[in-house]
Amino acid sequence: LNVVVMGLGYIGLPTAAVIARTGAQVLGVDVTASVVETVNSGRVHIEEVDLDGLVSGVVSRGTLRAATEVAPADVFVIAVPTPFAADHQPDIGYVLQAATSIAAVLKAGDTIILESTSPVGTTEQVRDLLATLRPDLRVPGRGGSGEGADIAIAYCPERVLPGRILVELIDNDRVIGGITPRCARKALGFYRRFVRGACVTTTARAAEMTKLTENAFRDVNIAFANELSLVADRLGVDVWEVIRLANRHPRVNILSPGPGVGGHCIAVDPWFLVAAAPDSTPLIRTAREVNDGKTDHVIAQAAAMIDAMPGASVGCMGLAFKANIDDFRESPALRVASALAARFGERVRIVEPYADVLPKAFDGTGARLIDVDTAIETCDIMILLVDHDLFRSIPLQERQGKAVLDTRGIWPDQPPYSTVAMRPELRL
Ligand code: SAJ
Repeated sequence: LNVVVMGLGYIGLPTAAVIARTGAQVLGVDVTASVVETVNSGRVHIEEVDLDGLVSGVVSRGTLRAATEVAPADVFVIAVPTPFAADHQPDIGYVLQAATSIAAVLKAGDTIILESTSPVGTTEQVRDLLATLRPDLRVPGRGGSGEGADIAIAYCPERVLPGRILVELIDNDRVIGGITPRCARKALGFYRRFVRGACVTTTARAAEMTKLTENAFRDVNIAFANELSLVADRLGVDVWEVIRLANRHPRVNILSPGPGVGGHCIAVDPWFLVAAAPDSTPLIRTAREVNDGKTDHVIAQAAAMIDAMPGASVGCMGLAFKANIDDFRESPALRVASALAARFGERVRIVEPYADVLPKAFDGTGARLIDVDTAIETCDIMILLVDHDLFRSIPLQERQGKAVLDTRGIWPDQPPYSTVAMRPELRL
């Protein structure tokens, strides 16, 4: 079996490597030449548990190679980004570009599977584009062609959690949406090669909406926790204790408040639903706003703390969008730390075990990167932004005498620091 994976990012590369491990011949295609070079030398350009060993293995066995140009194959998997524009409208340009290059090498019998998170209807748009570019091939489910199609087209969203990608690629259930039932069955046969979880078939549109629903569900639930944290702050109650206690109820399961929601999925995908049905999504939109607003609240809280201690040095602990990963995309921690650096300049130090240099957002601010031990020794104020294991290991004794803002609730023994008492304007 020859497989092409379009896009060698956080999803495409692990997917390509896992397929290559089954013995299939896999070509990973990426527009970035340096990524292609890195993969062909058996190395990886992203940090993900066990990925380096897997990629070096399949590259040295010759089942995975990378290129900037697509080649003929039996199955094409599209795993390119679907960002949104400034007005929150989804941009499927990369998907359509990938489909255009696939069209050039497509032949009867091939299967095309879209994995990128996409607005409902995108798979049909891919089908329509292929029909236009390749009038010689009969596309599925269009113009009365029924099931008598030459190619199969399906949507099968990835659902893996960064940090657990290689495990979840295999163990998670998959939702496989075909343009027609026959397309879904064709794609099912492909996933069965490497997925241990259940593979459930449906329509392409239902599969597209399912993916968006999963991430919107999580966003709404995190928004609930973040809203509770604002209320608890105002009432002088420890939100973490309240959530722990409420979660003892058999049907309550509240998620964790934090400095906001980051990453390229949960902070993005709900907007695809809002864009599709603006009048029917007040809850999903508000959840997005609550989670983004939580970041502004943390910035205000931290700034009040720093203002109250003139000359004190500030340690911002963490920049990643969540614990124990090197991914800073849409990171609320990065937003908080860079806003503080812009305002307080060289008083601000950053601790981030997953960064060798500070990201561009800190250019010209005077902030600098230090290690965790130096922060413990030299910072008077500690703003905990990411629940990295490294930070969990700092005992109360090493936090003694510091002003601490723990936005993740990883230090339950930390006496609360009330900025609200100090600055009444921070009240809701
Ligand atoms: N977060 C909280 N409180 C929580 C849980 C998360 O503040 O209780 C924050 C995190 O710190 C982070 C953000 O939310 O900033 C998102 O983190 P996450 O771990 O919830 O999710 P992602 O973005 O790493 O991965 C999600 C997953 N989706 C769901 O759990 C429904 C993953 O399964 C998807 O494959 C992935 O999005 C994706 O690619 O869509």
